[in-house]
Amino acid sequence: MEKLIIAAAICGAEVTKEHNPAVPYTKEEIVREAKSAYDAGASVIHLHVRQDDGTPTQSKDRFQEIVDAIYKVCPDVIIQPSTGGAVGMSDLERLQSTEIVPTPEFATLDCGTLNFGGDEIFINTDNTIKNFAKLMKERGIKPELEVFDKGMIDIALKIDKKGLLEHPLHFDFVLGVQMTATIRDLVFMVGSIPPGCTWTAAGIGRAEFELAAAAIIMGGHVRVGFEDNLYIEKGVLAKSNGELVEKVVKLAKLLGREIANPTEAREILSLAKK
Ligand code: KMH
Ligand code: ZN
Repeated sequence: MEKLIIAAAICGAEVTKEHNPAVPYTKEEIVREAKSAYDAGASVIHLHVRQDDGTPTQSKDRFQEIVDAIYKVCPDVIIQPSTGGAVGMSDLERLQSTEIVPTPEFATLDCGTLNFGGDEIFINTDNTIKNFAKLMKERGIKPELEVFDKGMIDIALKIDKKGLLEHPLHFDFVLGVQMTATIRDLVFMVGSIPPGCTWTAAGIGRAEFELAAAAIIMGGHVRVGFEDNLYIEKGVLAKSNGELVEKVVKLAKLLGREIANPTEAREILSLAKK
């Protein structure tokens, strides 16, 4: 089986230090978390950034200084900036993370609108998705297609039909926000994408490691990290993103799957480092 790519969603935009004191806000804290995940075996860092007080931001300058600082300690890691940002941000605000230098090789593309808890709605209209896809194609950025339910796979495939996506497509199944996160759900999602695509599973909350184990067995890839889950086991907060990644590495070892380094991950994902 293909080697396993582990992506670490180290920061997110919604979780806070009140949820887990290890959630990073400052440049130093975000770099510390990226390095802990990389040292543990993550080849991809899914990146959100914050102001020092924890407020999520898509500021180009903030992304630039933090990406530069991560490359200093993890020179070959794949950095995947978020273009989702936080609920309520405008499209232009969100796209700033793609304007850094060098242009990112990878970035998220959220493929639909969803309920985000309480009164929060994460808005991605058809035009937003098309515009983001077009711009990423022009800039040579590979999109990771963030799909939170099956309808979003269909939206992504509709956009693909318009010629706005390069192949092979890569999907991230984020399960446990809008859709439940059972093995049955994951099998359904995997069966709903065309042959030849690659995919990652990101289980939210307690589903994180169940879906990780299933993805390891099914030949997919795995995302873990504070953005998705704050606990290493029931009732025990994770001390770092590295600790969450280590647990996936242990699972992969038990299940006989080798871990991809960043060079191997680039090959699997058809990325070209700039
Ligand atoms: N924070 C969410 C509103 C992404 O990174 O592209 C959006 C999100 C998805 O996290
Ligand atoms: Zn994200």
